[in-house]
Amino acid sequence: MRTRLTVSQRNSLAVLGGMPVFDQPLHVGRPNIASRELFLARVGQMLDRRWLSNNGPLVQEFERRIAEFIGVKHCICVCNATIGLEIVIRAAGLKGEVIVPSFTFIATAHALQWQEITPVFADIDPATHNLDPARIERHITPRTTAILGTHVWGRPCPVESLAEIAQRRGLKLMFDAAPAFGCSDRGRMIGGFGLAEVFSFHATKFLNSFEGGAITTNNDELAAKIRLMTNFGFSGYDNVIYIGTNGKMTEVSAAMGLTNLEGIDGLIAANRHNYEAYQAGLAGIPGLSLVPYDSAERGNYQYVVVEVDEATAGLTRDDLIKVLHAEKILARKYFWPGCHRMEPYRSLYPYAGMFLPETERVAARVMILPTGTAMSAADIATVCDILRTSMAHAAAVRLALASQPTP
Ligand code: T4K
Repeated sequence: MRTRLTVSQRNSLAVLGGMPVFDQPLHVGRPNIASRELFLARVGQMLDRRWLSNNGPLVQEFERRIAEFIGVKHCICVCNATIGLEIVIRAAGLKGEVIVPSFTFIATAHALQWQEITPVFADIDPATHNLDPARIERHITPRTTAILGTHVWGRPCPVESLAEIAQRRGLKLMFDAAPAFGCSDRGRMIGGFGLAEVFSFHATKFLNSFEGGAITTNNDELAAKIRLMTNFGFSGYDNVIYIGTNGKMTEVSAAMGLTNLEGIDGLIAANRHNYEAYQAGLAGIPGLSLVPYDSAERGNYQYVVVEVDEATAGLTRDDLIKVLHAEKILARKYFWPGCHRMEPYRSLYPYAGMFLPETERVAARVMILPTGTAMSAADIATVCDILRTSMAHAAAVRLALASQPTP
């Protein structure tokens, strides 16, 4: 159980010499477990069956339920979204160059580079943090085979505009939907767009299967290929008809995934409730703006994303991260500094940043705050209070941080 100090118990922010407000860390990605009892019951049955992996009944049920939930023809569960992306990229025959955002988790770019396909980083729209269709075409060359967009924060990519460009320029289109399970675009669930989409059910995602992911597609031929590739290319016993890898989801993962899928409404309601609590708590703090979700769409509200405007706030995003970490509030800087500034891309494509001014600007301003079922309303109020107090003492905070030794 976490304990929180009251305002009267401490006379100052931790960066100014006070005690940290929390005695245990608050994490951004604390896993949700919709029902311990249902999960353990499934695990018990699984142990009785002695069927632990290789397309077991729980994985089959999870795939069926995901496909129904999204309204897509095929769902293939995988051991994680990174392997899922690698498989889809290979199954769809991508090669040469693929246009991707740099403002995404590193796995989007790695899944390409791992297969010696060049990720070509395109800039984002600062209003949506997603790929900006107006900045795609300048990157298309004779080697370009596809566009791979990410639905950043679960907010949909400009699917229609990207599809128009892809069709006109003869490119394939697919999506890294890792953060976007349960989200919709113009009323249609994410998972059915492009040639295929890939979700993550990593422990830190609002719907987790420990590790895991799912590939969804409406394309029969591609789905068949993906299934083969996920299981070494085996078609029945002793018959390998395709190159493949081991991308299989285990039964215990599917047990967790199914349990969380059954509880999805409660998980989303908790996230939405937290989001609204942050909205109220951060209102009026100068220089902070909460990234909005479109309430007309279905959303999972899994990320509480705050943009920091240094000129108004008097503190930078990095200052605020230090303030929060000192209080044991482990806010994160996703997706700083952008894939193009990480290896191997930084060395391979040293000038990529010239085309990514908005990526660099947004990556320097964005801060992710803890949410999920592990956060209470009182925790959120305290986080907001720390931010408000920091702004009120911006000059003292700047001074204290300036005198800290650089790590
Ligand atoms: N594409 C996109 C757009 C993605 O966002 C991701 C994953 C992928 C592809 C790849 O999906 P997978 O192959 O992972 O299925 C985390 C997650 O590891 C990663 O899955 C996620 N994106 C990314 C946005 O966040 P880190 O480096 O922040 O992880 P870590 O270990 O620092 O954990 C985050 C916080 O969660 C920490 O404060 C600790 C806490 N935590 C974590 C785990 C695993 C817990 O409290 N309990 C736990 O069990 O990447």
